[in-house]
Amino acid sequence: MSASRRPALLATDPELASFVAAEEVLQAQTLRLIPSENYVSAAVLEASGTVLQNKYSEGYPGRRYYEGQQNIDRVEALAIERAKGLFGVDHANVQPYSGSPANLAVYLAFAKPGDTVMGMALPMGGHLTHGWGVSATGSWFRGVQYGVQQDTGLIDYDAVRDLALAERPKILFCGGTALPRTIDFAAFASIAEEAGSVLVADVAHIAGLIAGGAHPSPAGHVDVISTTTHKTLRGPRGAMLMCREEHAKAIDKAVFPGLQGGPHNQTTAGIAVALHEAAQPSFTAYAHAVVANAKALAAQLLERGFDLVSGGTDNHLILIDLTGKAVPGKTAAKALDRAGIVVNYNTVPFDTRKPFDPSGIRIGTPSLTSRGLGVDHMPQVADWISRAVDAAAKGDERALAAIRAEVTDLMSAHPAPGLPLS
Ligand code: DSN
Repeated sequence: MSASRRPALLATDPELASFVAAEEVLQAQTLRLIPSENYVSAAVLEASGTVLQNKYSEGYPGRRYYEGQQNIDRVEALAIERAKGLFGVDHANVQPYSGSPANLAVYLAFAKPGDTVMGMALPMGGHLTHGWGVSATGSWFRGVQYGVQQDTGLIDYDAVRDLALAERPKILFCGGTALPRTIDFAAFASIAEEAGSVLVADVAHIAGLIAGGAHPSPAGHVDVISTTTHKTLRGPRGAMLMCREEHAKAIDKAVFPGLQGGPHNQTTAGIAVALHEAAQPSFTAYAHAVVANAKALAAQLLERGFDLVSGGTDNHLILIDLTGKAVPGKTAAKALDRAGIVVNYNTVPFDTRKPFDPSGIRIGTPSLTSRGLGVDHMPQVADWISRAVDAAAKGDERALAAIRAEVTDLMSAHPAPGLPLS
């Protein structure tokens, strides 16, 4: 791996080039288990780094505020058509810069400051932008929050319904960032209908699983689908809003000119490529393999005495509650990092610790599946996690270094997409 793959960057700014090269090595050699991360293909990488970067394109295909859009219009129209086809929706906006701006556009389209909005609480597995207090969405709107049941770790749909009928939120969000179980979009739809709410499915984590048929689709159940493009969908960092035709104008107006200026055309191109890749049979196999790996890994972790929120997983994500272990989430995450296993520390539902030093770690299988690891590798992965958590408790740095060497060995046998020299 070397910076010589980017000769112009190396010549102009060797210091920066060395940082990128070091990141390539890190991504190649480590076992990346953060469930919201992935590897993009070489084709997506190429599409994301083009002269499309040089163009301003405020507006939408066929109605821009700048001339010279002959090619940009085709790129964006292609991305839109592919999104509509893949997710079976009437309308797609591919311009949101990322997930939080996409969700803000939803607020702008359907609510006024001070209105009541409802989503899952962040520490229960929701997202900041679903009305959580420290987010603009929780200070400019009146956020009411639902959670999961303490004994099962599952959403109690009757409790969600009771809260929605009591609060009548303008917008109801379903989806989140630490939900290991299947979301019942039909149940949310019936609640939103009764409560008179606009229903938004934030499927950022599971968009790739939906595209590959490994998670039920919200299309047909919800008013708006919000998603990032860089998680299980394996595209560049960006986002999309998809909706029924009746909401198309409101969504487009909210994204531009409501919130954003010129779209990032180079990202739109990368999204178009990722959507094309996600429509292939190989992606269907990938999405199912992500879930099979997560289920196998969860079973192996349970065998090793780990406590998993909700007892396991239906998707790509596993939330480990380390309350019964000798180390809390942050200590474990940092030890795992030293062992070459990259995770993030995370609150667990009803956590008694603070978000910056919580009880859990959050892991997932999108990245390792992109490298071709299968269910047969999951006992090894669970074993490394277990050994690293034990080593963290004992302060055994030699054990962590030994795991790191084993991880590097396995990773070198499974090159990552987009990292040709891994
Ligand atoms: N930061 C994302 C995640 O890691 O899940 C959510 O926005």
